[in-house]
Amino acid sequence: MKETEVREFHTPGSGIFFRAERRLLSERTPFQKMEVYETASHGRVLLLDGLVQTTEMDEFFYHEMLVHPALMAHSRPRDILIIGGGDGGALREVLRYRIRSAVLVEIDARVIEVCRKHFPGLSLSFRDKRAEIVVEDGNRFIRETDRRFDVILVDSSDPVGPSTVLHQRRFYASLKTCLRPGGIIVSQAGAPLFHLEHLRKKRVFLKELFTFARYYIGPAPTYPGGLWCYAYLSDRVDPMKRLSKNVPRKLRYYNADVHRAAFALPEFLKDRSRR
Ligand code: AG3
Repeated sequence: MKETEVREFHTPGSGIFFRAERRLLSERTPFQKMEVYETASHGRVLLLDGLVQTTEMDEFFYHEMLVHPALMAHSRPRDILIIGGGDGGALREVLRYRIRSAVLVEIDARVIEVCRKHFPGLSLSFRDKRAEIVVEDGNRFIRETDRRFDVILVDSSDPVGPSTVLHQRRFYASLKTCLRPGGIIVSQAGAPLFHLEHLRKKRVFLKELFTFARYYIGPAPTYPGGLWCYAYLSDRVDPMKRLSKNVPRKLRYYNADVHRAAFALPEFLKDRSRR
């Protein structure tokens, strides 16, 4: 194949493009369209339904910021649940801790298979003995399981396509029932610049469900707007108090100062209803 340009539109008139040297895969799974490209600038790039999910070059921003704030705030994380995250990046970060188990529930088996092959830097995590991979609808899993978790991470895609339900109130209400006392949930919450209305509405129901319901932010260079938002949810654990002293070694973005800074919200994202 000759060089092609891969694009994701963020608005009808803007977006991001990559010049791809090779298309490694393009197929329709039962759930979505999946593409993998090799680029000179960003390494391998994974798209689902035309939305950039991961690039080898900048995935660490997103995966570190999705995982470490919760794992560092929890005093003794043992059993972790990841909803989505079929590329293995979030799981890789979770396994840096001395946890007992990590269950990853991904709806699309093809995402797992393809990432095993094309994204070894993320998916080597699947081989860890503490990891259990379940191919199932995450929304269904949490309704049916009687397992309980210390930390739950929701590594979903945008609130369209198979991920839609993972952004709704009912989903968070049942997620909460899968938490142990003192547990923490973090979910990716989208692009502040493009999903602001959605974020505002979500904050209202999240605050009804959890004592601590706080957004935090971090860079995500190849996602829409470049700035990404995460929701931190817990009934007991304040994310600004008592961080664990043992930050995993060799991280590229996260550290304790970054943690505190991430919870400082810019004016346009601030919670106006706060007492
Ligand atoms: N998690 C968030 C992807 C959102 C990207 N959105 C977009 N490009 N419009 C993806 C999975 C990473 N493990």
